[in-house]
Amino acid sequence: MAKFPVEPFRIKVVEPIRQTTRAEREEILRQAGYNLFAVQAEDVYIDLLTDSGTSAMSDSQWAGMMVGDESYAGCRNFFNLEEAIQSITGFRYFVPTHQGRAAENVLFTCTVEPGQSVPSNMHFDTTQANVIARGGEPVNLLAEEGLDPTSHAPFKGDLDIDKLEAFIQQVGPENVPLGMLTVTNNSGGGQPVSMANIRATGEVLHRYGIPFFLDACRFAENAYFIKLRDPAYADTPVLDIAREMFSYADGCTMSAKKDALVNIGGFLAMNDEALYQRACQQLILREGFPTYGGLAGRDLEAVARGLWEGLDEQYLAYRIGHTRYLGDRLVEEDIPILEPPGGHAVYLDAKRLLPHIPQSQLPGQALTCELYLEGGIRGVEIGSVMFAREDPETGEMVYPSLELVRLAIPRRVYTQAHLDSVVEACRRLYGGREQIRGMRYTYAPPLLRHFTAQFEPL
Ligand code: P70
Repeated sequence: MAKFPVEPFRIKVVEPIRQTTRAEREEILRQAGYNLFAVQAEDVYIDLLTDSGTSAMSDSQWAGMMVGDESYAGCRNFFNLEEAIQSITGFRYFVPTHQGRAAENVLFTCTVEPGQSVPSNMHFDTTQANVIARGGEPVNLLAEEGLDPTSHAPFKGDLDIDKLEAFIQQVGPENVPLGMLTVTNNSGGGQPVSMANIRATGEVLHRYGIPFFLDACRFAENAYFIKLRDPAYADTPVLDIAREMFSYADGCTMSAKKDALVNIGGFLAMNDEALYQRACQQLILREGFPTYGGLAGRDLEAVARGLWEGLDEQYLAYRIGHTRYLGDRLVEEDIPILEPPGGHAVYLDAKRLLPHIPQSQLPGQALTCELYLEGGIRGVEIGSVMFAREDPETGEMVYPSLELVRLAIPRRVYTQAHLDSVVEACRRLYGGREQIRGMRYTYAPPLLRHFTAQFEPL
């Protein structure tokens, strides 16, 4: 039997949730245009839409909110955050932002010119869209085994180093303003990137004079996986592993809504002073003065404290074990997931679960809807709806290799019984899988389609 880790905390505040009837959910889903983003949260029983901004904050973080200094310039919480960021990442400069995508926008506005390419192991939705919005081309160079949902390789988030070098030579380093790694790799199953791969990515990029940035929102989970899976780091404190990860990069974008355990917040950090000055200009234009950057002083304090809490090894053992439990239970029921389970989420493999639905008929979206109908559970499609793109030359749709439904687990929020009820709903759904039909769009916006598209069942 799958093992469930004991929570290293107890519960002080509770929030009621409500189960609906299947008939109610059918009507709710129809009215939402079969897009779970359009469903009211109160109509969701277990909300696994995202691990972003959905954490339960600690008593220390809430206490920190009360010592928020709401001065426009130079508030004390900025300096607490600066201390945490400099100590953990080692980067010299940072600007706070209201969330991760704002950091991406500032970074790409300062660096990417139309026609240039930004390689990564795999871009997530907003990074991809922010590169495209600058007229750039996001390029995914994930190593082959990351695309095989059945491979049990330890570091399936690794980038293919040979492909990176070949790519730089092909387009010319002057057309690559920066390279990135997403840790952990969200679009590819929440899989970690190895230390060797982070180091090698930095070496290749730097050999061509290209800056290297981490998309670091799940850096602590990635660091913990390195401790678990790379024997060389078995006895290294996670904090030191994280510091080494950052040491190979020139900066990072961070959505603090993930591993920093807050409901809002993010930052952009870097070593390059000239870039920092340009980032400040962009920040003042879009987010706010550089000592608050679109956040209240209290939010900065919650991020500062959350960064440290997210690195606590007892917490990380629970966190990774909690996600692992859900994955192991699903595997026990023979339900196809991307293996091994990721750090922040378990991903159902829609291609293997619904082999009778071609990608053009959006099997991931169909599965997402079915899971809601079955158990009031909200996951998110990470497949053709999120990532299929029209080939600019042929005009044909190019579908992603992975067609997934992500069950993202909010931090410190759900119990083992909640996860068991998710498994139960998946089991019932799996029993009736042959009856599940595909879907088609009734509305599809050009950028970041998944958030607002509308569908109907075929
Ligand atoms: C998620 C959310 C955000 C994200 C990320 C990586 C690797 C940057 C960002 C942007 C987005 C989402 C997706 C589906 C449903 C709800 C929300 N990821 N880089 O859940 O950060 O959101 O703070 O602007 O994963 O994975 P931000």
